[in-house]
Amino acid sequence: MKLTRSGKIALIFLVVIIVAAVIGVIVYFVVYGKTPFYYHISFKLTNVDYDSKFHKPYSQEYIDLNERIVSLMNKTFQASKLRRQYVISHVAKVRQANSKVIVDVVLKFKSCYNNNAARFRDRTRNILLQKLMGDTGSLCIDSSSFKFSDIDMDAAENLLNICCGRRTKVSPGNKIVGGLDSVEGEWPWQASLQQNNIHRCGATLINNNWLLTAAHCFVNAKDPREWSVTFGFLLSDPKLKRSVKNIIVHEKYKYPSHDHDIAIVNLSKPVLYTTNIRKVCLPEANYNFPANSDVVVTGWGSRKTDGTSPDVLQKGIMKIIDTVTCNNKEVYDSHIKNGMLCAGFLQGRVDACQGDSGGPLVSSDSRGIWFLVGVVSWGEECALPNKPGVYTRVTYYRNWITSKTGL
Ligand code: 4AZ
Repeated sequence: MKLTRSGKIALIFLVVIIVAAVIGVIVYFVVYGKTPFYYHISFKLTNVDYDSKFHKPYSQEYIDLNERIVSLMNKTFQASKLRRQYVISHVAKVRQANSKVIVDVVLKFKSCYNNNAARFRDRTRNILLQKLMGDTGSLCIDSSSFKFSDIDMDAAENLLNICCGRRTKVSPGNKIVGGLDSVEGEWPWQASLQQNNIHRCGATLINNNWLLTAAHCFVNAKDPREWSVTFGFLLSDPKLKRSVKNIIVHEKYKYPSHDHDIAIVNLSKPVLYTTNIRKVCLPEANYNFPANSDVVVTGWGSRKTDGTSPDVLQKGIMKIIDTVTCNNKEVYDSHIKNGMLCAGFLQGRVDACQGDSGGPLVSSDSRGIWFLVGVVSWGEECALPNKPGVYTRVTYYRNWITSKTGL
């Protein structure tokens, strides 16, 4: 067959249109076509004895049990037809059932089956049921206790991120004074406490409803209606904002004394955890963070005394200074009480500063789980030699925190 010139042009035009349409469809499915599906399942383990440590998400008992269950879920789906759709699973809760336990697990999938959710749900449920009735390795599962339900995305992400003290991202090396830029997700418990929408202090998320901060942030400003809290590592681009329902200042705090410089903020509505908004772990009252431990202070405070404030959350890597040294005449001359601790360097260089107040001083354990050591409180100017930052000692106020929040 011989094509005329205009016929050839029309054919080329048609081929180009078909190729463009195919590319468009592929791009659409790669970019938009995958919908996340979340399920909430629960089942009873008949060979795991209940232990109160399962209430603490940082306990080794919880971490080990989570790992065994996640590994069972990974094996189940990686050996199934949904291996490419399965994303992650996580134990959201361990409940007591007589002397044994029931676990609540959240599962996440990504699939192109947008318009066939019911079929995807049935396939997932069947794969799980078959596995739980068969070989479940070292875990003995009562398959008659198996429950399976849908869960909406925000509630599921909240449960997937319920663990404390876990970061999503880490940036290399060491503006706080002498600090470095953080990246999104590096300090997911950091919040900005704002008075009439202006950043005043830092604060730390300790649960969906509560933040810990410094009492001195509220001197002459105790009305919760003036205050709000934002989350996100850029001050100019908050990812979430909440108003404040209640402010609890320590009963014994009396300005201008620095004693008992601690306060709790109750949010008007709970935050749902995400990969970038998570709580820190609170240490037990009897835990001791030894002198010379590595700690990190974070905040949007000024980079030098009376300096400007950054937009990117800053981190300052430093060490705990022992109280005897910090109480030396040339340092703070016996002003460091039991409810305080010093951190930084006697040479100066790295320090919290104005606007960092109320924010977190944290330390990671050997597993990379972050605990709240201190609350930025006071210091003589910023980063001066022999004048390190002084922090409210969280372990000293641990029982006070429980008495106010139940945590
Ligand atoms: C302040 O004014 C402040 N160098 C906070 C921390 C320090 C000094 C001052 C510690 O909020």
